[in-house]
Parts: sequence; C-alpha cells; structure tokens
Amino acid sequence: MIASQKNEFLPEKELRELQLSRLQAVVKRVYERVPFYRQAMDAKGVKPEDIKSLDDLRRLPFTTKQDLRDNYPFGLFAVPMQEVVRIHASSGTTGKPTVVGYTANDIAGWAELMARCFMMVGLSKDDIFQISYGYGLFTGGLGLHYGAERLGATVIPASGGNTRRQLMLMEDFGTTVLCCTPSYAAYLADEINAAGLRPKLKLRAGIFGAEPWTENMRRELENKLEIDAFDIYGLSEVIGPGVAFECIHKNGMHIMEDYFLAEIIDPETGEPLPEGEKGELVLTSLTKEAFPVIRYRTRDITRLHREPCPCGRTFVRMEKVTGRSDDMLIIRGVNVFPSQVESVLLEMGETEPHYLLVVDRKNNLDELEVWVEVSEKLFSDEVKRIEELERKIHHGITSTLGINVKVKLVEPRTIPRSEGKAKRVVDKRELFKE
Ligand code: DLL
Repeated sequence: MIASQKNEFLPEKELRELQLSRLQAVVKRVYERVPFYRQAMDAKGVKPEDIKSLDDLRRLPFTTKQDLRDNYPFGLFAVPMQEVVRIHASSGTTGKPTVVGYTANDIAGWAELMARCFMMVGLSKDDIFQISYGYGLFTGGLGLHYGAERLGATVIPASGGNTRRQLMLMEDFGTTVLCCTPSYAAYLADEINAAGLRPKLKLRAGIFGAEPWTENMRRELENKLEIDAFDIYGLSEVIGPGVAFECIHKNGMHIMEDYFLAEIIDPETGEPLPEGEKGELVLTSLTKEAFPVIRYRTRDITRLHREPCPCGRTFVRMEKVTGRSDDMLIIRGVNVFPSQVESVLLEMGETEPHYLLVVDRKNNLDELEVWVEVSEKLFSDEVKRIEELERKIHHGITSTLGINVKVKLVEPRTIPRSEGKAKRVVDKRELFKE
C-alpha cells in the first residue's frame, strides 16, 4: 500500500544510486529556482553538474536557520505560491518564525513517510490514533494526522492540552496509539493512574518526540502506560516529524534515507566527521518540491551508525539527540531561544539587561521561570508598580514564546555575572545526566 516501503530494504548500492539521482535533481532545482542557493553555490564555485557522487555533497554550502530568517517569509521557496498548498512555521529567535512550505506532492509524500513510520512498528488501520501534538503552525499535529489517515487508521485530532478531555477521549473512543511529546505523555500517565483509568484503556503504543527524552523516560512511560513507546524525530525546516523513527528494536532511529541525506559534522569547524562519531546532524532533503533544503544544519547533536539492524532495514540509525550546538531550549515541545526573551525585555526598556531563564520539570511538566533584574529605584517604589511591570513582562514573553512562563523580578546583581559568554539558562531538568 505504501509504494516507497520497498526502499526501506534496498541493498546499499541501490539506495546510494537512488540518493544520488535525487540529490542531483534537487541541486539542479534549487540552483535554477532559488537565488539564495545559486549565489551560495556560485560563491563556492560549484555547479549542479559537479555533483557526480554522494561525496560531492560536501562541496555544497550549508543552510542555516539564519538563512531562513534572512529570506523570511517565502524567499527560499522553489515553486510559485500558487503551487504551495500549506505553510508551517516554528519559532524564530526574535519573534519572527521560520517559515516552510509544501506542495500537494510534498504533503502526499510526507503523509506516506509518516504512514511508513507507523507500519514499521506494526500499527495499522485497526488503530485509533489520538494526536495530542499541537495543531496549527507546528508540524507535529498535522504531520502525524495526515500520516495516520494515510495508514487508514482512525484519527482523533485532539491537539495538546485540556488533560481531562484527553482522558475522556482516550477512554470513550478506545484510543490505541497516543501521539504527543514525552513530557506530556508522562503527565498524562500520572493523571491516568491517579484516576485509576488504565484498566479501561486500550492503549498499546506511544509515538513520542519533538523534544529530547531518555531511555529512563521510555521505561517509565512504558511501565506506567503499559505500552510500547517509540521515539520520532524531525524538524520543520526539513519536513516535520518523520525524518527518523525507531523500528520495533528501539535501538536508534532509522533515518528515512530515500527522503533525506544525513551527515555528521564538527559543529565548530563544519568538517564532516567519520561515521560513528558524535557531532551535529546535517540534513539534505531529496524529494521536497516547495522547500528543498541543502545541508541544513539542525544543531542537534547525535551519532550515526550503520551496523545491520535485526529488522533488516538498511537505513542508517541515529542515536537519541543528546543536546544542541546552539542555545535553543525545548520547553513542552516548544522551541525557545533566550534571545526571544531578551528582545521582549529590550523592547520594553524598563528593566536592566540582565535576565536568566530557569527551566525545571515538575510533575513531568516543564516550567520556565524568567528572572529579570530591575533597578534599585523600582524596588523602593510601591509594590503596585512592580506588579504592573511583572504583568507586562509576563504578557510580552508569553505571547512571544507561545508558552506560559513565570516572571520573577529580582534586585540588582542577583543574577550571577559572567566574564565570558553570559549564562542565560539554568536547566535543572538535566535530561541526559543519568
Ligand atoms: O518538533 C517536529 C516533530 C513533531 C518531531 C512531532 C517529532 C514529533 P520543530 O518544532 O521544528 O519540529 O523542532 C525541531 O525539535 O531540531 C530537535 O532539536 C527537537 N526534536 C524533535 N524531535 C526530537 C526527538 C518538530 N525525537 C527540533 N528527540 C529538532 C530529541 C527532538 N529532539
């Protein structure tokens, strides 16, 4: 039913041939249609016809999030807007999101990719998917939604939040597959158990991603929810969820190599690292029409390995993402940059330029507290002024980040100064220190 499923088991040689022909086509496409890529390739002295082998990939320029910002909103699209049927976006560093687009073929291909992921772990049209990733500009909700429909499964487009309703839907509609961030799954698990609901549920699998999580967390979710929990990776710039997914062996996520080419580079030098070494993941889209990306620097730190997988798939596997090479935080699945907070504060101009983001996880839910220094004078003023300012900052930050935060105004010199790079974040979640 899923035509591209045959690619999952292609012998190495055939897979490389397929990748090369797709790479040549996409490079030609962006060179001819996207001025940014033409300029970047000209600057490196590379023409599309120079791409004769997969090794020539490294001759191509990188694409970064900054390039997306510089070409906001549609400057990197490779088709006229009449052919773009969907837009998604993710948070940028200063309020403006990074924007991606899809043609009808892109949407169909993505749905197929997601359906393939589900089939990899034995899900089928008999399943009932509760999609509790956010719907909207975020790729999570609609990305999984279209994939589950393509599979022929029943879809409950629950979106995130409203926990009580989530539990009701789960019970009444017989949800078998829960799709959400792992931190939300952990929260739901506690609520389910507190309500003694598990015996009434038909849950059998969880598709969790959009933020880093650990093997410990997997064990906890699997035990509490009595399910198989699978890790799904992706990013909007490259397509959304479905770039990589685990097979039933849960030993690394297979990167969908017929859709994407993966490299690992040294984040400092940009040089490709030998296979098996840990570094920054760089992805090139091989099939997308509206928004192809060449050597996109994901900033995600991981490792690739090619040992044969017992499932028989030949696609390379990536380890769980253990960090980022930039300062992006993921809080309840939402991407947050400290610079977003800074720009809100600077725009307001009523505080000192010293702030700190304190991230913690309580009852399995991420919490963000923003500490902001205010002048001595303000502190000696009446309480009302302080409360007013707190409210204003709260409103500014909440509406920019799209998540709720706590704001704490503090006295001058409360936040430690640093002599080098300012330390803007205290992340108490310490996910990977197990
Ligand atoms: O988070 C797409 C997605 C939706 C993936 C639903 C999985 C499930 P963005 O909002 O663009 O897209 O955020 C992408 O999230 O660069 C990683 O840093 C992080 N991320 C995504 N999946 C995982 C994962 C979606 N499984 C950024 N493990 C990426 C660790 C992940 N980090």
